[in-house]
Amino acid sequence: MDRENFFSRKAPFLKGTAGKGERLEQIFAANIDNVVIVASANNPVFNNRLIDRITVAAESSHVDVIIVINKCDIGTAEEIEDWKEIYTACGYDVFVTSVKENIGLYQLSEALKNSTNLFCGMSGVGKSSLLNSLFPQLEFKVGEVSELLHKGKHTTVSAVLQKVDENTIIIDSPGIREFAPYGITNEDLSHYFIEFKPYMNNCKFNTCTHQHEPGCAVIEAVDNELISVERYYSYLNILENIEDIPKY
Ligand SMILES: Nc1nc2c(ncn2[C@@H]2O[C@H](COP(=O)(O)OP(=O)(O)O)[C@@H](O)[C@H]2O)c(=O)[nH]1
Ligand SMILES: [Mg+2]
Ligand SMILES: [Zn+2]
Repeated sequence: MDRENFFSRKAPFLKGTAGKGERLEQIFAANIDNVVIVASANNPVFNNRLIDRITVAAESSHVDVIIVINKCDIGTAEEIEDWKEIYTACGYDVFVTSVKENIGLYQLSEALKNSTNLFCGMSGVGKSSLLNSLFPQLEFKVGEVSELLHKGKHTTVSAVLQKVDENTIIIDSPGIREFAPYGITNEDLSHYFIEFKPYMNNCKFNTCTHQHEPGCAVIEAVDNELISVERYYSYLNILENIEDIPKY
């Protein structure tokens, strides 16, 4: 079918080729409505840098983002609440769930209805468990966290698409270890941090990369706690690792 959109990342380096050659684009899925980013409140530890890398790729692909903080039964309530607030303030829908204690599952399933949903996140955060509880007709394989993290191989090797009703599609993807958005330049990156938008136009220089430039309205907004400092650090972290894309 024609691709209306697609979600991709930079292909990870193959064994022994780190630093050599260009990293190609690896496409996860096409024609999707939502990227559902699943993180766990604990075990594995909550990883906001990874979430932010995935939101950047989703924004650049014009795909909606849903954030799930799973395993709330083993997380710290205040921390979960803080993260929920940060992402809600950005404009994202955030669901706090526990498969174990049946929390937030119904609300999440409602948000997935009549859409094509790509689930992604680290191994062990509970993607397959969530999907199996949300849609009892699914039977994704569930792994132990220690096994998933130390085996060197993931239980899911490629993305698996399942239709759960006439208009609802679920795609479970292999656990992500590293995620670098593809094809994003230094100048573009801040456009994909959607909560920076109201401030960006007020920067003194229109080429501002919001790092150290004088008169930067983004930095001012961070100082005034209008933009989350954690999101800003993620921005800097991604910016630091963008390889120069040759200009043709
Ligand atoms: N405490 C707790 N453990 C969970 C929860 N959801 C999943 N798990 C456990 O986390 C481990 C990894 O789950 P799995 O669904 O395979 O994660 P995936 O790699 O993201 O698909 C399994 O041992 C699950 O039983 C939850 O809400 N709370
Ligand atoms: Mg899985
Ligand atoms: Zn700026």
